[in-house]
Amino acid sequence: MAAMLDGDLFGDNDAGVRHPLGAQAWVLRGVALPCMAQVRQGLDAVLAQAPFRAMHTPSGLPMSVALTSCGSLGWHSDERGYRYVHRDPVTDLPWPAIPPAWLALALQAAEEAGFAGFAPDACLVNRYVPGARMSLHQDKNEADLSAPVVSVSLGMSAVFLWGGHARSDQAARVALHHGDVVVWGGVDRLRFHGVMPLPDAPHPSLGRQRINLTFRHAGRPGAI
Ligand code: MD3
Ligand code: FE
Repeated sequence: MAAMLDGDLFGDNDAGVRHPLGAQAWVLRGVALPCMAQVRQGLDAVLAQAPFRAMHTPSGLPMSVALTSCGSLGWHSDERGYRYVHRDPVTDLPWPAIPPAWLALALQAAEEAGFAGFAPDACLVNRYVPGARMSLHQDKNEADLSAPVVSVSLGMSAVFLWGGHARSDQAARVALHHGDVVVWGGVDRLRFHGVMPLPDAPHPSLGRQRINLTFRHAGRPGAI
């Protein structure tokens, strides 16, 4: 039997299962597995043009998660704050396009969760190594909060923290595995969320890392 993490909301041996996390939030188990070869090719293409880079918070603290982006907008953080930018500050080139297989997966998952017509213009790619974590935060730098966020987990398993609308609200723990997709929007769009420090349990094909793709609509409402 698959191990259940202490306090985990769900078991982890349930590919194809849809778990509701909130009124407008879903965990779609294993949805990325059938297209994993194309998803991995897309990752290689994005990283060839826009490698992972270390980031610092606006207060100068190093982030344990390395990051890159694709799409017309990418994420940047430095002493001037957190923001979306049209060019990669490392290469001064536009960000790579969102790979077509990624876009198809994100649109399919959004539609399954009740968000037909999702048109992401930004995909952030996070890389966790053992011990890396993301503390509780809200994603509110996107201009259009009516669009959902779609997240795809690759590689090592992690425990996702699903909080409420106040930082102090008790957060539920949800194990996320290779191929899992999470979609949330609407009333759940501004929930606090985070990732617990990554346990060191190498993944058979991705090794000692977890990669998370998050698709967003970051620019003006309606624009791509
Ligand atoms: C819940 N990433 O990049 S998935 C992030 O696994 C981020 O790398 C995590 O949080 C990760 O901002 C969690 C993504 C996620 C993204 C936006 C959300 C979860 C969310 C917005 C509202 C509620
Ligand atoms: Fe986030």
